[in-house]
Amino acid sequence: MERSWWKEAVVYQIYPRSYADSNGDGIGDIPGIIAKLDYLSWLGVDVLWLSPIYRSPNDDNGYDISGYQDIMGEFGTMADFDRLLTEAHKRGLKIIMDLVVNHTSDEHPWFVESRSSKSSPKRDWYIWRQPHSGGKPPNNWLSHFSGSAWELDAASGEYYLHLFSRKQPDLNWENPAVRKAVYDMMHWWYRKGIDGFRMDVINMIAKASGLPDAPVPPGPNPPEFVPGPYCNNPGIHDLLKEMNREVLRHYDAMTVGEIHGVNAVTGLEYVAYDSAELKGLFQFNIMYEGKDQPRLRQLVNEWYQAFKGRGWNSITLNNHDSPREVSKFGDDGPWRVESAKLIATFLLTAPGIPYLYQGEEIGMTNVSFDSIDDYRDIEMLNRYRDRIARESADKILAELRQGCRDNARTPMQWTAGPGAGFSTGTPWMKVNPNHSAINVEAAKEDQNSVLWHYKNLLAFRKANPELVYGDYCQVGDTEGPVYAYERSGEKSSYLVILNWSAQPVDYVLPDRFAKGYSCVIASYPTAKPQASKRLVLRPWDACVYRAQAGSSRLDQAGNEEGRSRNDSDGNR
Ligand code: TEU
Ligand code: CA
Repeated sequence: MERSWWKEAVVYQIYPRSYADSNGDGIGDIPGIIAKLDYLSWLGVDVLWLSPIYRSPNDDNGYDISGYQDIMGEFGTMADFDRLLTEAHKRGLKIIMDLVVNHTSDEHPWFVESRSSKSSPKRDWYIWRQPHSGGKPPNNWLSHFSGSAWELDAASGEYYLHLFSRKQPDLNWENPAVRKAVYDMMHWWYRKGIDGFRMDVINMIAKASGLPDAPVPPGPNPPEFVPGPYCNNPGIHDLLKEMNREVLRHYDAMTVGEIHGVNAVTGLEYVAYDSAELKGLFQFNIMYEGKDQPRLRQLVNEWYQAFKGRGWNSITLNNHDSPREVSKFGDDGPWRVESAKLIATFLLTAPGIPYLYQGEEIGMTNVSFDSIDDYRDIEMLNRYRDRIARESADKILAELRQGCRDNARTPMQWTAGPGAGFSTGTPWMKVNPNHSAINVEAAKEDQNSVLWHYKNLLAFRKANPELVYGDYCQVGDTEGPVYAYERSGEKSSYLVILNWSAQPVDYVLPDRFAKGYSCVIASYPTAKPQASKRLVLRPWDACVYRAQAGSSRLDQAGNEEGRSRNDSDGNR
C-alpha cells in the first residue's frame, strides 16, 4: 500500500461565515480563521476545507460565485487569504478550497456576457433553450431550491438552466472554452500553494443528453416539476479524466468530489487508482441511511469491500448541508456527551479519510428557532414560501426544522458569552442558545469533554497508522446495537466496540478477543483497563482496545484460518 499524506489526513471543514468574526460585523471572516489556527493545530486536524470564500452576492452563501479569483468582501482580501495560507502552512496545516464549477452566479461576468445577447461569444457557455410550447420551461425539471430549474430571460425570450437557485446558472461543460477557463483558474489556485479542492456537485457537470423530461409519478395531482437525471450522466468520467490530465495530475494535492447518487461500486469509478479521475469522494449513503444502525454497519462493510486495494475511502456524518451528527446519529439530550464521543470514536477509527465539520468537536447540536425569520438558508426559505399559503407556519416549521441546513450553520460556539464568542456584534444568524453550556472554552477546561476526546483520538490516530492503513473487519453481530470491528496491521491490531444505543448491553466477545486486549481510548472515564469475554457496556459506550504482543490475535497473524474467519465477519 502506497502511503500518501492525503490518505493519512483528517479534514476539518470550516464554514467561514459562521466560524469566527474578527471585526464585529456579525459575519465570520478570514482574519477570524487565522486567529483560530492555533486552536486547530492544538486539536490535531491536518487539513482545513474552506467552504467558498470567493466573491459572491451570497444567494447561496458563496456557492454562487461571481469572481473565482477574488475574495468575498465580507470575508477579507486576497492579502488576508495569502496570510491564512502562510500561517496555516507554518503550523503544518493544509488548506483545500471549495471548487464550485457546475454553476456560477448570475452576476459572474461570464454570465452577464452570455445573457447580453443571443449572439454573444459566451452565449454557449451556459445552457440556453427556447421555451416549450405555450411558453413553458423547456422541460419539467425541479430545481434543488424549489420551482422550475429554468429561468426565462425576458430580453432574449430564452430560458437558462439552473439546477440550484435562479441566481446559479449551470455552466455548459460541453463547451471546450468553459473547460479551459475552469482549468486555468484551478492552476492559478494551485500555483498559489493550496493543497487541493473539494468539488461541489462535480458529478452534475455532464448533463443528460437532450435534457429529457423526467418521469412524473402517477397519482391524482401530478407535480408540475420533478427531479431530473442530474447526477452521473454518460460523459462525466471523460470530463473528470480530462480535468485530471489537464490539471490534477500535475500537483501532489488532495481532491474530494461531492458525489451524490452512487453506491459503493459506482462510487469507486470516480476514485479507482487506475481510473485517473479524483482521489476521493464523499459517500452520502452513510450520511443519509446510517441512522438505522445495522444499515450503517452494512454500508461501511460494503464500501470497504468495494474499495479495498482499489481506491481510497472517506467517511463523514455531517457538513454544512446536513443536520448536526449528534442530533441525527446520537442523542442530543441526556446522552449528548457520550453519544458524541461514540461518533468521534467511529469516525476516527473507521476506514477512510474522516471529514469533520466545525463544532462537531464540541458536540454542537441542531437548533430549533420558533420563527422563519430566524432562518437564513435559501433552501429552507423557498420551501417555506411555497407552502405558507396553504399550511400553518407551525406545521411547516415542525416539518422542515430537523432536516434543514441552518442546523449546521449557526455560529461556532467559542464561549458562553454574548454572541457565543463568535462575534462582538450581532451574528448574521442567531447563535444556538445552548452555547451557554456547549462551547470551546468550557470544553477545554474539562478533560472528559467531547473536545478532549476528539483531541485524544486525533493524536492516537496519528501515532498509529494501522488506523489508517490497517485492514478492517466487522466483529460479531450484524444486528443489535453493538457495532464492533477490528483494524489490524502487521504490528498491531485494534478492536473497537461501540454500543450505538442508550441501553446498557451485556456483550459477549468472540473468544479470540477475550484476552490480551487493553483499553487505549474510552468514552467513559472509568472504562475497564482490559477486555474480557463478557463486557457490560454502558449507554453509548465506546472503547478502543489494543492487542498486546503475545495476544491470541497477533499470534494468529498469517494464519489462513484466522484470516478467512475474520473476512467472513466483514462480509456477512
Ligand atoms: O450541495 C449539493 C446538494 O445536492 C445540496 O442540494 C444538498 O443535497 C441539499 O442541500 C441537502 O439539503 C452543494 C453544496 O454543498 C451546497 O451548500 C450548495 O447549496 C449546492 O451544492 C449548490 O452549490
Ligand atoms: Ca467579520
